[in-house]
Amino acid sequence: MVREDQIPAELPAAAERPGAGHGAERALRQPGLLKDRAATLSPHPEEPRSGVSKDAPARAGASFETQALPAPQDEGWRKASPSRGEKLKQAVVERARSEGFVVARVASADAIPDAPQRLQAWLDAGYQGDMSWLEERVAERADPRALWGEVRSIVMLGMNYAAEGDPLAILNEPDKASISLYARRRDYHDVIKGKLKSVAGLLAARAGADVKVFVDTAPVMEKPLAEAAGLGWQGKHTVLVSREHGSWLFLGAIYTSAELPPDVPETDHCGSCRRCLDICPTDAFPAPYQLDARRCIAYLTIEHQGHIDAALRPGIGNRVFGCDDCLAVCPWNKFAEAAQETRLALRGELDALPLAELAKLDDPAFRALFAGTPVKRTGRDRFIRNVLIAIGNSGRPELAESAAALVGDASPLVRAMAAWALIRLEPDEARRRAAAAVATESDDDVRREWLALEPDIAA
Ligand code: B12
Ligand code: SF4
Ligand code: SF4
Repeated sequence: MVREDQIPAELPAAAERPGAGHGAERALRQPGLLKDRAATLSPHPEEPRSGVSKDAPARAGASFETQALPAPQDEGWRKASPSRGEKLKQAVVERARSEGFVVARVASADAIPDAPQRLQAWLDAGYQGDMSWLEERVAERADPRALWGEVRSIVMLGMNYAAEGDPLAILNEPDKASISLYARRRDYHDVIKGKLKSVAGLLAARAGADVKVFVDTAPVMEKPLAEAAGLGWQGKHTVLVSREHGSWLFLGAIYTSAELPPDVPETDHCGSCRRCLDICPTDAFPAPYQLDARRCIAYLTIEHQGHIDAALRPGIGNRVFGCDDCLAVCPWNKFAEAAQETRLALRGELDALPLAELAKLDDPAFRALFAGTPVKRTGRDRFIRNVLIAIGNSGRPELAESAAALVGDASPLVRAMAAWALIRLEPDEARRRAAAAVATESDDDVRREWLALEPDIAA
């Protein structure tokens, strides 16, 4: 999800690229992967005012957008031949489809004029928590032209990761672990980056243009750019929602010096719906369209490196890595089809893992179990911190043993949550252990967990 630390992958200009040419052209003639789903579109269940049928003619045809282009919109576009630009875009779209993207559309480099002010307001409110990397290179993040002066057009692409079944069903099994849908599979960064390079390679070869590809790897605001390109709109949960594919889309971006005709931006179709806001277990939305990441379970369980605030722990439930609640309840998901991309196939062995088994993982076992998935990024200690919070929330006294086994763990993050979970599940047993634990504990945060139960033993 968040891989700011990586170096952006870049492709050199066409002339320098080996292997571009006829081989690349052949891939464009592969058959399409997507069915025509225009007939399945119907008015939004929650919001007749903003129903799909009203707008459907603009989207008629295959769900993969290849419709005729709007009239030229700026001087830059006028410089290029419309037919050449359209053909180039068509080729890019077809290559994207053959690489498994369900949508690829174009925004101009100046398409998100509100972004600087909105990003700054979000940062000023402190919503980024300890993701301090979001405070760096703010100008480049909010304006693509500040990141790369030569960028003229941005191709935004979406890859579907929807699954069959109800992703929230696991929340009814409190002794099992809920791992977010995006993370129970190969890391999408690894999969998408290669595919973006393939699409960008074609663009570079055909246009003689420079390209840069991004998937969470640089200061790029992917959601506003995707909205500007018309892939969807930022819903009240702030994630991009597509009328065709719902909320389960990974995003990727190709910046290019080529001038491509821009697509029409998408408009907001949330209407009066507020399902995503109401379901949030930790009340992370101070207002519609604004997320306080410090309260979001995705941030707490994946990004946050320290102890998790005691007041937020109960809301985490059994979500040990990420959270899908606000995405899963969106009514626009009813149009989504299960993902087809085999390289992103769900790993069945990561479904409904027993918390008791996860609590036993040492570092090598953690790495082995989650190799190649996004989960490995947290490292064993933070992951076990999350597992212990889930154990503490389980209401299952038989899991107290798993917590007790970790009160002496080498990691203070783990010791603290082992104490918390034990106190929740077996307070009498915790009381018996508290004095000895406090006497030998060197970490103030861990001591605080024990002292919450027995303040008198502080002396
Ligand atoms: C930082 C980050 C996080 C943070 C912060 C999330 C956030 N909402 O910003 C945390 C760790 C919490 C997070 C969680 C998740 N993430 Co994340 N994350 C990112 C990252 C790296 C940057 C996002 C960013 O710039 N945030 C900063 C804020 C300022 O941006 P913003 O949300 O767009 O804020 C806008 C609104 O506030 C809006 N706004 C303000 N006021 C108003 C008023 C109105 C009326 C309107 C219309 C708008 C509006 O303006 C702001 C600027 O556009 C992107 C990748 C990327 N480089 O873009 C992935 C990304 C957004 N994450 C993604 C995913 C999948 C997730 C999770 C679903 C993972 C999970 N299951 O656990 C959750 C979703 C939680 C949620 N509800 O957002 C995907 C989303 C794909 C999509 N379809 O949109 C992305 C795009 C990664 C990718 N390449 O696919 N993520
Ligand atoms: S991902 Fe979960 S915790 Fe985060 S905003 Fe959505 S529902 Fe709330
Ligand atoms: S669930 Fe949220 S994002 Fe989806 S339509 Fe309702 S308000 Fe919009």
